[in-house]
Amino acid sequence: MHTLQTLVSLSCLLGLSTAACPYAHPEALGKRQDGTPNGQSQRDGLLGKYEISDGEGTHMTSDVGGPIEDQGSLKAGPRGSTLMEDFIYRQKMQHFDHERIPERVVHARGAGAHGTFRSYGDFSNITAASFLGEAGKETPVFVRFSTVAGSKGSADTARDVHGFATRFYTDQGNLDIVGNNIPVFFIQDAIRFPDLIHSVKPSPDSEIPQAATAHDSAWDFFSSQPSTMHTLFWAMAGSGIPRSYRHMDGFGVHTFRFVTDDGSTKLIKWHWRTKQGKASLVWEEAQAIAGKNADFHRQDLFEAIESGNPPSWELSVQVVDEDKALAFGFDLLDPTKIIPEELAPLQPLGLMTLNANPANYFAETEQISFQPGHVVRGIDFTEDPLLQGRLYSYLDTQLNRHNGPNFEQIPINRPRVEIHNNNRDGFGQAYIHKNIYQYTPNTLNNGYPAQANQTEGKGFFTAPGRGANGPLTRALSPTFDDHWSQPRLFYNSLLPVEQQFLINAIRFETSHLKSTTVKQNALTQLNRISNDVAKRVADALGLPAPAPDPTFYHSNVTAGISIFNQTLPTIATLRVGILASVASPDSVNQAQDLKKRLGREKLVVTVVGERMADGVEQTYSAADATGFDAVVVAPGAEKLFGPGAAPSPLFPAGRPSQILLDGYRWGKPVGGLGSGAQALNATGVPSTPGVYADSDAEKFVAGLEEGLAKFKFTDRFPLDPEQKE
Ligand code: HDD
Repeated sequence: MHTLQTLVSLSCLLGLSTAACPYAHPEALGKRQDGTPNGQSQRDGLLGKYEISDGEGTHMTSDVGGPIEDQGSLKAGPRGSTLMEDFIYRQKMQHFDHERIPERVVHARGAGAHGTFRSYGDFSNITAASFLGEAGKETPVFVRFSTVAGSKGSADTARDVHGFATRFYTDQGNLDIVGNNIPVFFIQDAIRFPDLIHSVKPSPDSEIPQAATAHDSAWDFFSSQPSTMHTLFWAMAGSGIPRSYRHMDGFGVHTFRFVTDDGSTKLIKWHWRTKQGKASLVWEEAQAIAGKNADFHRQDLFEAIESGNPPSWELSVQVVDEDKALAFGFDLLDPTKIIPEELAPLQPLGLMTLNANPANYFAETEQISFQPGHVVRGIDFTEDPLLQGRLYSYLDTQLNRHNGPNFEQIPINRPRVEIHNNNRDGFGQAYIHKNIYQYTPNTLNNGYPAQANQTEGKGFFTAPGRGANGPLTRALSPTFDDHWSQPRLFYNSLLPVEQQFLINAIRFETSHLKSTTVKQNALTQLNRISNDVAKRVADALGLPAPAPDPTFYHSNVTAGISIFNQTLPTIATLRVGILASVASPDSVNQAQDLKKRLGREKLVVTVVGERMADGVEQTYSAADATGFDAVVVAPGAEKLFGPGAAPSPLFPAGRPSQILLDGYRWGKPVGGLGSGAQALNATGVPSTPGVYADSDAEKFVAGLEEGLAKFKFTDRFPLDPEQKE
């Protein structure tokens, strides 16, 4: 019986059995408190047959199936040497010794989730892609979000570009949009990518600093390679420190091609628009979070999905005629440029919802192997030299990570359609190919598998109109030369406070530089974008202000850039801390009553007290403002605040005041209900927008909810005198 079970198990693992496999125990999955049965069951449909249950009621087995005990090694007597014959020890230790695979050379730190994409309509007029061929058509997806520079264990809230990579398991094969949360990239030619990354990563001698660009080599590269300026500006602004993965947009960055069944093409750019609204942290807050909770973003994503609040994004494209590639004053093949929305509006295509967490981080999130080269019929590349170079790198890097060419057979990478080709063997081959005529053309297998193409078998086809010729050169096109007009367009389109934040971020980064040459070079590049920015950074660096360099100065603005000008469309899942006191008889009860009222909007509310007690969910020693999007003081807790508060051995001195003050300083809505409002005065929180005090609980809640939708009260941040309002 046991052997039979093992055989079935193995064939399930290898994906060979079509019969129901014993591992997909629905009851085991049922133990997960995710509240999203649909997303979970779809994920199980894709991966369930590869799952191993939690083993309840079984005995431990070796990797080859025999029941074993593995808590003691086999020795010649209790004090004797361990024996060579101990295969149980050898297998266990060998597997452990090989548990790690190389982390991704970039984007090592990330988190992912499963979901569904639903097409809004039939878009066969612009693309033959089947997943966009019908209104309501659903396609399973997996998304991995990431930071770029940090290693696998680095903090989520490091200032960085963020990866936004989406895999569609379509009924015509896998499509990957391997994008970022910033619509442009640092360089224009893939051959410079190793240089970019070498300059950003920690110094080769000290391996310092981790996940940061505030150092000489990064700014040496940025300032010597001005194509970096546009992406750098985005990263130094709100997109570099998003509130969560759920509160950021995504972009395919390059221009791609849509191809219809009859072969006609359009140039397109992919956009993911968050339905949660864009939101950003402020820099000091992001730094504090990095120390308090390195898992801030992955925890947010995981918990939102587990709590039944699946985040969603709308997929859109900007569509441009082929003959307009140079019509807008820049080159659509240049990945350092956006197409301003005024020139090409976003056309919505469908909605993606992430509704199921991985059951195993390594098997799913770590092993997924995205490639911009994973395209389906109806989507084609362009000649963008960054994209062209990426088509090699991602395939190559998977060999390094998976030690052989069969990584597409790993469950998370498998397409949801059958595979038929003549690729064979290699390390870890999991398929058992039954076609012994593993070559084409053949007659002995009746010519199968047959060749698919544009008209036969709905095959992938390169857009028929594409051609290439020209003298061989390593030079980039002169149409790629303007590196300064679009960073200026970006800067012009920010709110004054966002301009100030951007300048503060550049000041922070450049103040870490040791080399005066690098500082000067940075100022030269900033000055080509804006004399005002260059002067204000120079001022902080104690360097002379450069004279204007106005060739690329202009006052154009574009939409879709600012983050802080928005009101969030939903406040569900945002976090509120209610600071209460167990020493005051009714404080915790009133905090719980407030929590109930706030729960109506699906806010995640934590009641904080001096020690754990009925109704207290977190202690002051564990709590701090990084855990909350809003901080409020419950009636009766006011005695804990201000310089007059009695110190307590239960939490660090001044902690309640510090939570309230940090909340205020980081732009969050804060307040006090009833007598709790006295805490505001006691800690010196002024009565400004976003500070709520009321003794009517309903009015208090209404104000706070409005404040949460506004998310950050930016008038609390001082501006330079020369900052224009
Ligand atoms: Fe890249 C990973 C996004 C340029 C080479 N890249 C990687 C990931 C994302 C991006 C989101 C992580 C995917 C995941 O979650 O597994 N990369 C981009 C974007 C770029 C870009 C939006 C510019 C438009 N990348 C780029 C270039 C090269 C690479 C120019 C090299 C020529 N990227 C890689 C890589 C990685 C990678 C080395 C590391 C791990 C992996 O691929 O799977 O191949």
